[in-house]
Amino acid sequence: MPIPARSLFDVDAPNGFRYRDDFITVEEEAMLAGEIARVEFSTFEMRGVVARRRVAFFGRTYDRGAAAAPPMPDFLLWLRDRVASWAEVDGASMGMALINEYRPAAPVGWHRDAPQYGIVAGISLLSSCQLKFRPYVAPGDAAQATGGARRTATHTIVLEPRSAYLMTAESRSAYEHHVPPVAALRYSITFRTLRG
Ligand SMILES: O=C(O)CCC(=O)C(=O)O
Repeated sequence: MPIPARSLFDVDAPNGFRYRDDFITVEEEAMLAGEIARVEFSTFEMRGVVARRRVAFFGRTYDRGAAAAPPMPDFLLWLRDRVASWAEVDGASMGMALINEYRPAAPVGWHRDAPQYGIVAGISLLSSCQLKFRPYVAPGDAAQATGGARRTATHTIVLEPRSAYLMTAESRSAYEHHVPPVAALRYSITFRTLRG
């Protein structure tokens, strides 16, 4: 399917972040949502707190050294290859897939992705959300950097259903990101390249 070339220049985002609307069709979204409805999701702890979103890992889990995840299912392979082609990497190099299920009011807190992964690609299904960025500050330095004030987002991007993004370079390493509580059920399918 030809991928529309819209939008890259409309988005005010950190360097290395790329966004495309209509990355998949309505029919593809429905097919993926049907498959995801049969996926077994688990809860997930982020910094010791059980997250409100649920997750399903394939290929690798999020934690280095954790138990192996099931292989990537066939229904994700064409999507992995499409997003890998946009990122100009080999499909097989995207060895990890994570499907996030956000029920209404579920967020993902501020974080920078795990260091064992390189490029992060995400495809959004069913409803829109915001994706916020702020410069990354190491945990011990955060209070000192702001004098204790709460650090706010420097960039906010709306992720539409059926859109895709790539997080590379500074958007991946010099910023952290966060999805505020969503208004309606949303799935994101994320793929990551493996480092080393
Ligand atoms: O739902 C999204 O698009 C963001 C997901 C995310 O931040 C993550 O999987 O680490």
